Amino acid sequence: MALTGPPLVGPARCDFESMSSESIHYLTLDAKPPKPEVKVVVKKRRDHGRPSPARMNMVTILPGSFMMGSPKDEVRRDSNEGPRHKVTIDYPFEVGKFEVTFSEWGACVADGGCRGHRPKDGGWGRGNRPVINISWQDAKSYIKWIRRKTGLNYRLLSEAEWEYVARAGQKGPFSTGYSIGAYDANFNGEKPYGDGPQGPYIRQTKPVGSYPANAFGLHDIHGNVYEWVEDCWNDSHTGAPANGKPRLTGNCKLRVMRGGSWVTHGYQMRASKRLRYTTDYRYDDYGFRIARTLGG
Ligand SMILES: [Ca+2]
Repeated sequence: MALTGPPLVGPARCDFESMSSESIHYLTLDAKPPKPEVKVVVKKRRDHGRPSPARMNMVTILPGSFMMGSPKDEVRRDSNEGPRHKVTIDYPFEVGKFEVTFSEWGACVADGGCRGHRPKDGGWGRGNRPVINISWQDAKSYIKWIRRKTGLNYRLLSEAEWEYVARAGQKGPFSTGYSIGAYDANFNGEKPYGDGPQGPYIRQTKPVGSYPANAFGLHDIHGNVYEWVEDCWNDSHTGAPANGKPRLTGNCKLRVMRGGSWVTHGYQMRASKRLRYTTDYRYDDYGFRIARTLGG
């Protein structure tokens, strides 16, 4: 799987210069690399026998700082990606290793949650493909269900957290550096970015984890499906929190999505690229992933 641009680097952790990049990698991603999943104990309920999220794929993200937003000379930059500013996240948190799948969504619906919403799959299949046709309100209903189911404080990512884990310590617009190509992520591979190689446009989602993880251990942050985050829409980063928290002022009838999708061009997957839509709007490339503040 050819990566272009500068080589991947370990997560930016100014507190860890004395450690090798490999040890930082493992510390950041998982306690033990061969078994990255974190077991979650789920209380037995009357619905015994139904699918349940007894084993979540979550990745631990350590505190750190990064520059949020794009520099003014970034190709295809939008003005709403500025001003570029430093964000410091001083708490560890967990992020879903993958986008939430149809199987996971189905478990929620089967358990009486998720508003009973049974989204169409585009004819591509369900199972381990990312759930699509999900509005922000739908995503929040899943969060509500999984919190109740596990007793853990799952939530959506903030915009800042999303961008932090999308950059994964890398310089440039992507976790792959300054370019992204058809074999790095699921998007319109005929329209790569930078020096990324062209490839086929497959015109549908792919099962989560079909492409390499980034340096933080997360799959499909770029592409596959857009990912709703918590924040209300604002036309710029002026006044945005610098501590990783979601921005809950501004136009809260619109919420933010990040990351591009199976249908977008490469430039739309840039870590700084922002999209927004009304909270009830569903589309065939809208999905999400979950997060949780550790100790919260
Ligand atoms: Ca994605």
